[in-house]
Amino acid sequence: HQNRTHSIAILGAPFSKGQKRRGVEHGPKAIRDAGLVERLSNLDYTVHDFGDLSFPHLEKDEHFMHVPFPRSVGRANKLLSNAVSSAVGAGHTCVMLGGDHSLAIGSVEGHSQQCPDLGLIWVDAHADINTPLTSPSGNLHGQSVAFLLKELQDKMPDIPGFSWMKPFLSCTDLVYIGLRDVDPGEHYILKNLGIQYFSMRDIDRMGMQRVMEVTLDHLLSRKQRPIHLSFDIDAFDPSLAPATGTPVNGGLTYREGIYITEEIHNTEATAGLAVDVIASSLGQSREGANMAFQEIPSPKEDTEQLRL
Ligand code: B3U
Ligand code: MN
Ligand code: MN
Repeated sequence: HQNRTHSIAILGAPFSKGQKRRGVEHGPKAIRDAGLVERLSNLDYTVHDFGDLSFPHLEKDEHFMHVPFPRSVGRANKLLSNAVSSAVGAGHTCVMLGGDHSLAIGSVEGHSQQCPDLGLIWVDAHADINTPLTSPSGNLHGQSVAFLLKELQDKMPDIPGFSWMKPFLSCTDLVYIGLRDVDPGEHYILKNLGIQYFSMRDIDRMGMQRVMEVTLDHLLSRKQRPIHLSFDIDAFDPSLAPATGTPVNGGLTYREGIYITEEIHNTEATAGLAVDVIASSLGQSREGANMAFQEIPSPKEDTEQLRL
């Protein structure tokens, strides 16, 4: 049975300077407008919507190497980390709505402040594990994981805006699902550090059921621990989620994506699609739920009270 005792905090992070295009800062509003709060409330959670964070605009934020907006991204993630940490510290399960994927730095960091032993599942077309020295684009949304990993600490230069944080995750605490656009430097890092990942090719060969078995076994077989799910909507096939900055063909089907999140829930963790992903990771199951029923309603008795 699902755990209905805890509450959910929703945090919006309308931020897009982890890459060069604007637009993704409208994500939190789009996901709310698609009905997130209602869907989660229908699952019987207490939902606290903390609204959107507001990020300062920095007048002077020059490139670092070829990395754009380093101080803005660093500052936004510091703010976000504090907000996530307070929400988790107050006992909520935190749902952070981006925004671009550079925000995962602060989101995972804030979560780890309260849960130092967390495991991370990164669902994405991309590995987001470039360092500034391997990144072809310079964009920080393609480097989030590199900021988190202790094993890459001495490969990361001192990027302005990020002196507040230290890497805290080991590469064995991380599993990728859905990869299909990995840069050469990233591929080298994945192989060199022995990071567990399932590319779309692996999913084609193994099936998502087996992928999730191995993923959860990798993260949970030694110890029970909280899972942080970082879900980049571009993991889905562009036919389902066309409104992403960097669509890559051959992505997850709806069924595969929802299966991932259903399986994560079973271990206790484009706007309408994002709501489905979030709702199923918090317990909405395609099989259906039976919480309103103690028995099969019988026509003989007064069924009025059972009618929904
Ligand atoms: N790997 C490339 C492209 C990219 C990463 N994340 C997204 N795109 N969304 C990079 O820029 O690092
Ligand atoms: Mn990403
Ligand atoms: Mn991506």
